[in-house]
Amino acid sequence: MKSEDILKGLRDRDPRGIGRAISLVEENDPLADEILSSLDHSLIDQTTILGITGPPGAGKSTLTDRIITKYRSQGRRVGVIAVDPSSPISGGAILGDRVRMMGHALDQDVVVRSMATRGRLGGLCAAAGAAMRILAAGGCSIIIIETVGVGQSEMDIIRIADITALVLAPGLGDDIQAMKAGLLEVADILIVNKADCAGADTLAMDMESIARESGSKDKDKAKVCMTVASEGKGIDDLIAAIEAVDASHRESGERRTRRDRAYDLEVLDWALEMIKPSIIERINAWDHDRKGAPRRHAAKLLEQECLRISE
Ligand SMILES: Nc1nc2c(ncn2[C@@H]2O[C@H](COP(=O)(O)OP(=O)(O)O)[C@@H](O)[C@H]2O)c(=O)[nH]1
Ligand SMILES: [Mg+2]
Repeated sequence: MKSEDILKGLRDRDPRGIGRAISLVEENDPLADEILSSLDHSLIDQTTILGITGPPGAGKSTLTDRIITKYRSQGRRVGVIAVDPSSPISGGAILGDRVRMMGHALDQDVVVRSMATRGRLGGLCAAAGAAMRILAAGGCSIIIIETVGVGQSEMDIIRIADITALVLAPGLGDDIQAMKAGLLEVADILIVNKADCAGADTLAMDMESIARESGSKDKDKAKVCMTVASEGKGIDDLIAAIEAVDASHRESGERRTRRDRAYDLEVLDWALEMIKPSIIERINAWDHDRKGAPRRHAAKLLEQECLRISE
């Protein structure tokens, strides 16, 4: 297959073409470079990137499914990237996400893509960023990225969204940890899902007071959206909250600031990804004495690598 065929598939908004293009990037295929270079990168600027994060079982996928329905009813094409930190072999959670979004399985205008975090050479921002650019080129105007908010690469991925929603639910036991992990700080929208279950109100009050105490949130942001994703309750209010945050970010310039930061994260990720294999190769081939500070050896290696690149 030629890159021209794949690019045509993207222009034709063929979901299989989109999937193929993302796979090529993930597999580090030589064609990927050609495809990524030829994309219309102005399209990503026209999308809204919504991050949905929170512990496993909180209801992120069920909620995503409802949000997709809403945006589909507005005629928008939706892309979903489900980032899974668990083993790509077990695939358990990924399968769960797929099942939860099954309502849209036959809809050509919903493109769901899973992405594993484990076993990756580089960071997630390069891969997810590339996937988003491909989804945008394939006509998606809303991109939802679902992720369990743990670990640095996951936090980075939250930073590439325009708007981040944190989903918690009563009875998970790790609500407070999730807050302590700083997720509450980065979230623009706080959601207590499973509002039909005992403990939802208490959890909402806890979240509100922690958000207020942290001081970084204005009054509106400390307000919690209550949802019952499994029954579709509270979704309209949630969408209204998302739209309000989006509008305020556009007006204040926050959206541009975040996009710029996200772009730089993508560049950093790509640079690290590109340099890593040759550094590993050098270390393996290097006949060094393993004495003294490893940091110095690293500096020497990098110096040699820079010389090689500039030649
Ligand atoms: N009672 C109740 N269960 C829900 C609600 N939303 C989702 N669930 C269930 O919670 C489980 C985990 O949902 P899922 O969307 O996979 O969570 P995720 O791991 O955060 O993506 C599933 O069995 C859902 O059916 C809700 O509002 N109320
Ligand atoms: Mg899920």
